[in-house]
Amino acid sequence: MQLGGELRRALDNDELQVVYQPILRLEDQRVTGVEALVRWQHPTRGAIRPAEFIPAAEQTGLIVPLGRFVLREACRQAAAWSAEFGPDALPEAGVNVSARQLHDPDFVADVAAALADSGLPCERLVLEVTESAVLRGQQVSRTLFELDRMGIRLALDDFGTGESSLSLLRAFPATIVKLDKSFVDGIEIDDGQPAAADARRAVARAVIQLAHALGLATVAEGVESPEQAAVLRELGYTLGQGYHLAQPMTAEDVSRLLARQR
Ligand code: G
Ligand code: G
Ligand code: MN
Ligand code: NA
Repeated sequence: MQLGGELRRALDNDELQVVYQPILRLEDQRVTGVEALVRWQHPTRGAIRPAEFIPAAEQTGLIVPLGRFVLREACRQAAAWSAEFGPDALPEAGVNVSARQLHDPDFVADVAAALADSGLPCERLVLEVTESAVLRGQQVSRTLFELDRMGIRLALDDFGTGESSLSLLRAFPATIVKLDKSFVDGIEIDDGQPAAADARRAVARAVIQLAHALGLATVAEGVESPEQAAVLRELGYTLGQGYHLAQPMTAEDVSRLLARQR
């Protein structure tokens, strides 16, 4: 597939859309934030999944303009929600950032411009980065510290799947860790064998203890059932994201959710 060339055109032709997956408080299902997720509606092929085109965008460098588009759109939308529902209705708007973007010398300026143009306060923006992206050396590290100094919050995404989670957490200015879905899968299984259940919960338990010790907030990802949500609450997780809690949805659908919890 010649996705690279097609993506360029997609960016120019408004074929990309941003959807938002709510992040909910497990206790009362209140929406406390969203994660922006890009979607591509191709004119002939229909919907193309990010898992297919994000890697192509990273290889071609198109992730830089694509990421800028998502960032600007998410900031604009979050500021609009704040104006409509009040500044406390939706504390955080998360945007995924690829390693390639962190290497772009204009990245910090792009983020600053997206915030200034939208009027979104910097502490409302959460940039989600993976451990492997963070491990890309000095330049990336400088960028992350600069973003932190600006008051933007950083989340370590897919936490636990990378190579050096523990040392990274201290060295990197994260304020949020997002427990990877793979550690939520199976967490609810009760087969009458306490030792086995304990083992399935071990990573989720270790991550929340570490987060508490370091003063970090947590979000459990990939919550697909009420049983999983219950176990996560027992372990001390307060926030969750996943199909059981809310699917990725259009901005209009998020507005409807926010209107209902006003
Ligand atoms: O939404 P979905 O589960 O299909 O996303 C698949 C992957 O694409 C996820 O890892 C997600 O983080 C990534 N992704 C979705 N939107 C963006 C985006 O705007 N920028 C980047 N860099 N990755 C994204
Ligand atoms: O890599 P990242 O954590 O950003 O990926 C987020 C992706 O996970 C989104 O593309 C979203 O569509 C997907 N996702 C969100 N909730 C669930 C879930 O409960 N189950 C599964 N399988 N995927 C989910
Ligand atoms: Mn993410
Ligand atoms: Na994630």
